[in-house]
Order: sequence, then structure tokens, then C-alpha cells
Amino acid sequence: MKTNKLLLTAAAIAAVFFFASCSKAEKAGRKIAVFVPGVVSGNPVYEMLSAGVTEAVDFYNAKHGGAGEVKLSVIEAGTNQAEWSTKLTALAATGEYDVIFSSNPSLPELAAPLTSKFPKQKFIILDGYLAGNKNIATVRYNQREQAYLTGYAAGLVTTAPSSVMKYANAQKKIALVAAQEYPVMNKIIFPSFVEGAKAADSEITAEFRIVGNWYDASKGADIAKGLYAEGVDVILPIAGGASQGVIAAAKESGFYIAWFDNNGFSKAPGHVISSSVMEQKKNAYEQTLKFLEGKTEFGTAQTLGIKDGYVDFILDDPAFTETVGEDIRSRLEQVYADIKNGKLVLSSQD
Ligand code: RBF
Repeated sequence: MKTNKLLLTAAAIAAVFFFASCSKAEKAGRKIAVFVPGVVSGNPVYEMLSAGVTEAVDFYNAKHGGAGEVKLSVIEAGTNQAEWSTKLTALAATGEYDVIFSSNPSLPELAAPLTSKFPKQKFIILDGYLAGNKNIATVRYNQREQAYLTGYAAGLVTTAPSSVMKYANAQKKIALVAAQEYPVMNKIIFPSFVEGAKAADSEITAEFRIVGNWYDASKGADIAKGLYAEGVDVILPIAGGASQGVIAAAKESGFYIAWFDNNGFSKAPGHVISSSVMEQKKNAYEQTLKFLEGKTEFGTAQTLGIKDGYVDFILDDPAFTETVGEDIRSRLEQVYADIKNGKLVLSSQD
């Protein structure tokens, strides 16, 4: 027990030195850190986060530059979630960064205790929610809208005749392959995916499978092939790098993919039937500029959706028109319009 504690303390100290030595202090300017809970590559939410913050810093520096130049560090905490808290603590302990950006629903509870330990440290957390901490601002997305539209698309496709959707079988079965379970997944994303599918046809059933991590593509492929063998013809993968395996299986076996978070039509042309987008890059860009201009409202928690322009459903990609039958497309356009103009209200989590 004691040895474990000692090891942990040693790891924390080592991590502090690691981060401290990484950041060549440039006292004159400000410094921003992006703390990626995972890895950037292959993970749409983190690709959008780091791209948005990077572009905003570049834009700001091009405009202001000189002594006021803002320095940016993107730090990947890796896929071992047990290490995130120690690594985030070490980053905050350096006291180097004016703000730490991060993203995902588990981050607020990792950051909150650090605001009493390091009262000067500010956090901006996207895709997460926490109100009332004066050092933390959060902005999440209306994922009920995002998942409902995805489920509606999957529902329309699984019930379509094969003359319209060539990989659609006679069964009304769809699935979500998730990397792991977490409250937003279990309470919002999966239920809203089912809700949308049942709005298309109440007889549809939806399977839910777990990969166990955000990187194992071969496990993702195995799960997807098993689902296909059970009669599933549309799968929504939300599994980071493991989603690549689901895509590979779709191409190999011949089934459809409903994509989440960014535009996925080019990932498997002819197989991807929808892309419901969280505008995380735009959000990260705007939040960065807002912070640099001193306008961030710390202590607040926002939820933004389709009406606000931070959740979207792609209707104008040529691959959407080519892959998805006209009747299905016009029904999707209608539901999207209904949400946008307030006729269909899908209020979000809380
Ligand atoms: N999404 C990713 O694309 N890659 C990840 O590595 C990743 N890790 C996550 C870890 C935790 C603990 C949680 C709660 C979510 C994670 N997400 C990840 C999911 C992401 O925040 C979001 O819920 C989904 O991308 C659906 O929009």
C-alpha cells in the first residue's frame, strides 16, 4: 500500500518535471494548453478541438504577434484513463498556462478539484458540463438532437427495400458500437438514437455493443461482423480509432454506417448514410478567441444545438445524395427543418 502511494507520488513529481521541461517559459506572452484526454489522431472530437484552438491562436498571433504572442502546447494524455488525473494535475501544477482547454464529459470532475489546489488555473472544457465553478467554463452540445437524427436516418435505411438501399435486409435491426459506457452515452446518445429510429418505424430494434477502449480497430471489426451476422444492416460507431474497424467491416461484408461528430461520408463511399456533426472546431476556435479577448464567462455552462449552429446534419454532401434514396433524404430534411424551426423540440440532457 505504502509502496503504491510512494510510486504514485513519484509519478506525479516526474510528470510535473516532464511538463515543466516541455514548456519553455516565455513570460511575456500568454500560454494556452490543450489537454487531450486520449490521442488526437483518428478521434474526430479531439482533431476538431486541437485544430480549432490552433487556428485561433495562429489568427490571434498574426493579428497581434510581437511581445504579446500566444504560445500553444497540445498535450496528449494517452488512452490510459487512470493516468489522466495525475497528468492534468501535473499540468495545472506548472502554473504556466493561462488556460487549459480540454474536451469530453469526464473532464469537469477531473478539473474541479484542481481549482481549489491551484486557484489561478482556468479551464475551458468542451463536450462537458459543469456550472458554478468560477474557474471553469463548459460548453456541450445537444446530443439528443445529434443522436435522434442519426437514429432516424438509420431507421429509414434499415426499413428501406433493397431496391432503394442495396445493403438493407428484411430485418429491422440497427446497432451502436461504443468504445465504452459513460453517462452521456447511456442516458442521452443511445436512448436518443433509439428514439429517432422508432420515430421512423416503431418495430425497429437497436443493439448496443462495447469495444472496451477507443483504439482497438480489430475488436471494432469483430463486433461489427458479429452484428451483421445477426441481421444488423446499419451501425453507428462511436469508438475513436476502433471505429475504423467498423468501417472496414462495412466495406467487406456490405452494410451501412451512420457517422457521428464530423463529416464521415468519404470514409466509405456508398456505405455511409449520414453524418451528424458537433461543431467542435468552430466552438474551440471561438472559445479561444473569446478567452484571448478576456470575454470568457467562467462559472457558466452552456448547451448548444442545431438552432444555435453547433449541431448539424449534413444534407448537401454529394455522397449523401448518391448513397441515400430521395424519399429518405427528403424525410431527413423535413425532420432537420422541424428541429431548426422549433416545431420538433428535443431538449437536451440535464
Ligand atoms: N471520443 C473520441 O473520439 N475519442 C476518445 O478517445 C474519447 N474518449 C472519451 C473518454 C471518456 C471518459 C468519455 C466520457 C468520452 C470519450 N469520448 C471520446 C467521447 C466523446 O466525448 C463523445 O461523447 C463522442 O465522441 C460522441 O460525441
